[in-house]
Amino acid sequence: MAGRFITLEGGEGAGKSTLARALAHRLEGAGHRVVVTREPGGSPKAEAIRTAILSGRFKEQGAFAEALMFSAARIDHIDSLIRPALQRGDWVICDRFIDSTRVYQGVLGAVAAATLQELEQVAIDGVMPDLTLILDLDPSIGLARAAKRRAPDEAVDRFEGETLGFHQRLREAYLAIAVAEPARCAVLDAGLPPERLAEAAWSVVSERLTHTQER
Ligand code: T5A
Repeated sequence: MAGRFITLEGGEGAGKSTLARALAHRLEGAGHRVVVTREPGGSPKAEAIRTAILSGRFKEQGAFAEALMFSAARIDHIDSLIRPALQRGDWVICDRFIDSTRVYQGVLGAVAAATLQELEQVAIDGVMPDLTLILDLDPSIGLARAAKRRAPDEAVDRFEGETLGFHQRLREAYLAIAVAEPARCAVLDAGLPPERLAEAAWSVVSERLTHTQER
């Protein structure tokens, strides 16, 4: 496809949405058209599924049921937004994607890796990220950031409410993906201030992707 696909991954409050906006700004400044989106969500049907999952309604049904829900949302998101944008030659920056399913439902939810792999292939239908930036952060800092941002009357969502041990295992699982797939993934220190994190991300994007698509 003509465009480039970047995904941002990491624990809660790592700064993915903030970085997505900063990266989009840099890419637009370099003359690219950019679509910023997120998972779960990014299309009307997928946003409806997002609301249902993050309310915790499916927690009792188990991690495999949640994986199916995230995958259903992903299929609609790819069909209605991501693939058309990439075919137009746009850059797509997506806040969370397949690695979130691998880590949250796979490693933490204990859904078998082989089952998730098959589900992933069906869901993405060939739309793999060109680059995945993994924002690595001490989970106690990330959860504190997420708590600070939350409105006083807003409930903790489905996954933010898990234990610190859960979030520590998430961090380790993301780092393991980066080790297993170094050509696709790069780890960034999400403890850096936002401007310095954006600078570090831009270096990776420039080095790995922009030379292949100068305008
Ligand atoms: N999930 C998702 C699955 O289980 N399986 C899946 O397949 C998928 C796709 C999504 C949940 O769903 C799960 C994972 C998640 O638990 P969500 O609300 O989208 O839920 O959760 P997050 O993706 O974690 O989003 P957050 O908004 O909580 O975190 P971000 O986007 O990482 O952080 P951001 O940028 O909003 O920043 C948080 C706060 O920190 C500050 C910001 O100003 C903000 O106040 N901040 C920084 N402060 C200091 N230094 C920096 N570098 C900072 N960057 C941001």
